[in-house]
Amino acid sequence: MYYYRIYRRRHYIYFAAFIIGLILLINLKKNNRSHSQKFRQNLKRNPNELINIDTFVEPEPCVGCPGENGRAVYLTADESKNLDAIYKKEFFNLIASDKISLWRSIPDTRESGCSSIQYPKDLPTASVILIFKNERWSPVLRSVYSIINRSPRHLLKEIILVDDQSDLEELKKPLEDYCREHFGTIVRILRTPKRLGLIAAKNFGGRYAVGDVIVFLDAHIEANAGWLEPILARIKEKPSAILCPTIDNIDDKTMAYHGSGGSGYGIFTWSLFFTWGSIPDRVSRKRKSHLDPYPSPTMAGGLLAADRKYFFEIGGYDDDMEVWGGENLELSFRTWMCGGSLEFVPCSHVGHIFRPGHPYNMTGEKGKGDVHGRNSMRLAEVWMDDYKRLYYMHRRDLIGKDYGDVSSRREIRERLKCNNFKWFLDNVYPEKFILDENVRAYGEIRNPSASFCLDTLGKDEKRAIELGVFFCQGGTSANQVFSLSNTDELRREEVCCVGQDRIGSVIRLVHCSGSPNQKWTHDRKSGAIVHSDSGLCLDVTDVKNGELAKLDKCNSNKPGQIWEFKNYS
Ligand code: LR7
Ligand code: MN
Repeated sequence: MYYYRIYRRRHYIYFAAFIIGLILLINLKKNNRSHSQKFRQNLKRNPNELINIDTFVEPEPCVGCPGENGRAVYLTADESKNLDAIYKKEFFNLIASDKISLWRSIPDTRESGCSSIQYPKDLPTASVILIFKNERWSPVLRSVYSIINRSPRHLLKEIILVDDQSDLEELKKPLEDYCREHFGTIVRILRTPKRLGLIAAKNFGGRYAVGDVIVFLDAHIEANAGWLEPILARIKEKPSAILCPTIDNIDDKTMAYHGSGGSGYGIFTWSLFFTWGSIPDRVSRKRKSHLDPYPSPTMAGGLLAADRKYFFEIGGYDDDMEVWGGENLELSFRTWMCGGSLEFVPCSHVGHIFRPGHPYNMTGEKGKGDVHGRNSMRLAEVWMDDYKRLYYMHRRDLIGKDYGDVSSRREIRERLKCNNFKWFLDNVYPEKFILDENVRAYGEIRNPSASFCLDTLGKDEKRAIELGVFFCQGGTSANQVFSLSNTDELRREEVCCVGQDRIGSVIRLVHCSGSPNQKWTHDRKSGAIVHSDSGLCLDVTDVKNGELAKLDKCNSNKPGQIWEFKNYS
């Protein structure tokens, strides 16, 4: 009886042990199906699938595959049959993109020296966030593959794809299935509850992220070799630095991957658009190595990394900005003014497809189509103090328009005791020309006899355009705003009037260089505007509305040579 009971008890014990063992075994199997396992399965299925998450080596280019090593793809006549229609919709060559492997090789566009830099092993981890609205399958997945292939696995916490209410079926379940199968849990797809626009969508993805660092990217990029480490190393060193990789160019027509050549410098116009400038000597001189990150006043907006906690500490993005535009300058000004820095990283390269249009509608509800205008109002009203006048000088149509509630954004400025915009101009971007400060005269330049004002005639000032005249617009046209600077330039925000030593010659507007043929004097009494180099006078005699101003021999009796500025200092 006694033995029997022990025997029975033993039986129970064996049975329990068996069950526990079984549970453990099942769990072990489950764990093995982690995403890293899935990558390996994937690798087995297709040896060309270039993921090697453990050793992380740049994959061999696929011999004979289209677009390999970042080469251009040219379509046959047959293939390009529907190209025009596709281009109208997508603004890039989707057919070429679809022909290229999702994990194609690209040239290493870093400066020599970058690849031999040793970064610390224990860097912060990154959550990479790609937002998309109607982006297409191949560029989105090529973005994802490029990130996975070219990031050390232990530093890549996750890739978060934020679908901002795309209309395309391919981005719904098919994308989910593909990502689950090929990338496992490292790629997460979030769907915004309503169309947020790219700015709030970035916030949405960022709030979900768990990595130490968040990296925002557009969903049509290719990350290049070693792109992540220099960014993370700098953030580890300085968590209040917001970093931008060097942006390479992926051609929208051929998908060719080109290095960007040279170092960029982010600046802005008073109409609050981002533009590229060149690094001032003052900045170059301070650099120890040309491979080190260097400060930039502003960023383009699409590609950036920040310490996650710091990013939200200084206010994330303005959720009330709509669809597109303005957030890049807002974040730039705010970061600098509130004690952080914005830096470009020469050793980190990411390619971006530059498209001449957008595959989504740009109409916000509040900005009524002019989303950039309204978003920029919000940024000017919060961050630019009295300098917002220069924005409204360009956008008189916006004066008095509603820009929503900015009180919570102003609170950030209070809470962080941020510097003012003048501090930003003086310390971060002292080269910026301020149209109405430290100048001899500014505003419209009027010839009373003809009621003409000097005018750019609305031409694109990025090209060397010629100075014209047009009926004075009473201060309502930014095309008629000129300054006579303290250094004798007759200029606009970026371009200066340059004259030639020839009677009857026209005046061109070119990039300001300080050279002698860009110097002018103005005698308020006589009204003459004299080109210093040639001694000739600005003349509008016999010139009709919309035509070009000329240089002529100075003659104080000629009404066509009398000019007055709207404001004198
Ligand atoms: O409503 C939208 N919701 C979105 O999720 C509209 C767009 N998006 C997505 C879109 O699918 C894309 O992935 O947002 C991303 C950016 O949109 P793009 O690629 O149409 O914009 P862009 O490249 O013309 O825009 C630049 O300026 C924008 C201003 O708001 C943003 O800052 C973009 O991120 C920015 N892109 C770059 O700076 C890339 C480098 C360009 C340079 C130089
Ligand atoms: Mn883009």
